[in-house]
Amino acid sequence: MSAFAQVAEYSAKHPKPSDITFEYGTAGFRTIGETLESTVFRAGLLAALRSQSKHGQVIGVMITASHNHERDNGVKLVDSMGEMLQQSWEGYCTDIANASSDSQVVDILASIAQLEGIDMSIRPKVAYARDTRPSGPLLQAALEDGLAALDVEATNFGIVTTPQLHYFVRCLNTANSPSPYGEPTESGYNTKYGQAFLRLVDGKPLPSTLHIDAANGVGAPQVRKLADAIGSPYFNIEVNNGDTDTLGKLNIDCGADYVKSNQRSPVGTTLVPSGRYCSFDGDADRIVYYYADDHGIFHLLDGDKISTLVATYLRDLVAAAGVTDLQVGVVQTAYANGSSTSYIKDTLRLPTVFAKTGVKHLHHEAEKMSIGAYFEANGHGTVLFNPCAVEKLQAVRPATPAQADAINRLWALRDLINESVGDAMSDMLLVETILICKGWTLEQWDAAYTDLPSRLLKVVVNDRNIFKTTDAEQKLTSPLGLQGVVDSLVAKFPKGRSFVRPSGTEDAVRVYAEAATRSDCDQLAYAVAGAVF
Ligand code: 16G
Ligand code: ZN
Repeated sequence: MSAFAQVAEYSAKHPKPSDITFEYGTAGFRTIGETLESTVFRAGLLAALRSQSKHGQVIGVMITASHNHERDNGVKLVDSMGEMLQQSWEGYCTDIANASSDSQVVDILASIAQLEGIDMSIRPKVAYARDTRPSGPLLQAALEDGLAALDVEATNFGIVTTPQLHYFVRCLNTANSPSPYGEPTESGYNTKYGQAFLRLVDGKPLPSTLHIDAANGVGAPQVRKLADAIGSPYFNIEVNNGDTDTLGKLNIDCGADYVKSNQRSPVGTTLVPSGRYCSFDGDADRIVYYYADDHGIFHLLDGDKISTLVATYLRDLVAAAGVTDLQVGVVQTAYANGSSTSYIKDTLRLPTVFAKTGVKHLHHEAEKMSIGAYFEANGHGTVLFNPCAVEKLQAVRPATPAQADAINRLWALRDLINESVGDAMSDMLLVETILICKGWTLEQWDAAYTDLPSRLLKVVVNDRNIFKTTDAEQKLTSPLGLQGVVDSLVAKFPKGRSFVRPSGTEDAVRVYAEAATRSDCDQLAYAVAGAVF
């Protein structure tokens, strides 16, 4: 009997809407939740094949639309080390999502199996989870049909954050290796990160309550469990926007994306000077911090501020550990504020490279560094320790207690960081650890450099596909001549910088601009947007 014998019958239960073309974008498929049944069913089929192509390793499937509207949903595949799906498979996802008949679904599966030389006798393994969206149960049922159609050994992790699923996948696939990543359960996650935090802060509690805006999403219940695992009095938090039961609240006027985009505090949160605040996004893979100064003015500590804080701390620890040939590097995108890039290069004297927007691009650049910190300005990022860096650290024989302490701290930091993907909860523990160790307030952290005024605009165009970029999306190669216009506009403004890129998640073009003053920045942004339109 063919391995695909049951696929057509199951597929018939989840017909593709004929009027929609799906695309596996920057972070998987994303659109109105109810329209995604066939896509999620088919993503299950592909996850099975991907698992077989990886000799039966576990592949993850996450149903979420992150910071997007509650009516939206999405699905993405998680590769065997917990990283984003290998790019060469994204095309397969798009192909199968757009197959117009059940028999074409089967044909596409057969052709992928042949192209990839897949051994169909291997039993596939898939781990899956979803966020709190109302369309989640419907899509989960479609996914389960896809997994059943290919007799997958499936594990349902329920309602967890996106980074938790990435963590579970990595744990499952390293369980029998010399360095298992951790226990693939919620309590295993909380214990691993909570214990590493307690080791690093040496018994010191948070300086004051941390107010967490959880975007009314899955981060709310999960961060409460993490805080319980760490225990009182070490981790005193208050969760705001933690209502996952009332329809219509997810990501509305709250969450990391709202706070970063609008440069203001979320609904229901009145900032008190000296208060400490952070926001997660709807699936808790992004985090930004903020505070009000003594005059009540809002200040944002975004992904750039997090990456500079983390890179400084790592750089100093590596120096204290006495490992001379170990370099800490930083990966940013074109959205990084120019002040942060200058600070990393000129003050920290660390190498920095630019990658295209989207976690997978930054992740790959960071993998090339000994210790690579990558963050998007929107608060999505993590730190990677290259295997060579790990070997170098293992080889050190500390000559002084200070050196031994620095090395112990680096190991504990590695345990504190979710290396599979950017993770709001793990990043929050990392920031809190550094602030406690330095004895810093949010204001002191913020003092490292001052952001240049910046503006991000969305321009709806007839066809975003004519916009092509190069140099990590900093320059346009098409439409012909437009980059010259952007350059001439930028040249008019001191410290001006601007770029245009097609969105990877929406049918629109993004225009970013920064300049020395708010008024120059806005003039530049609107002038460039006018040239694009
Ligand atoms: C996705 C990306 C995010 C990126 C954003 C850009 C992941 C997991 N998520 O949400 O990192 O910043 O897309 O969106 O990679 P845009 O292309 O619409 O500007
Ligand atoms: Zn997200």
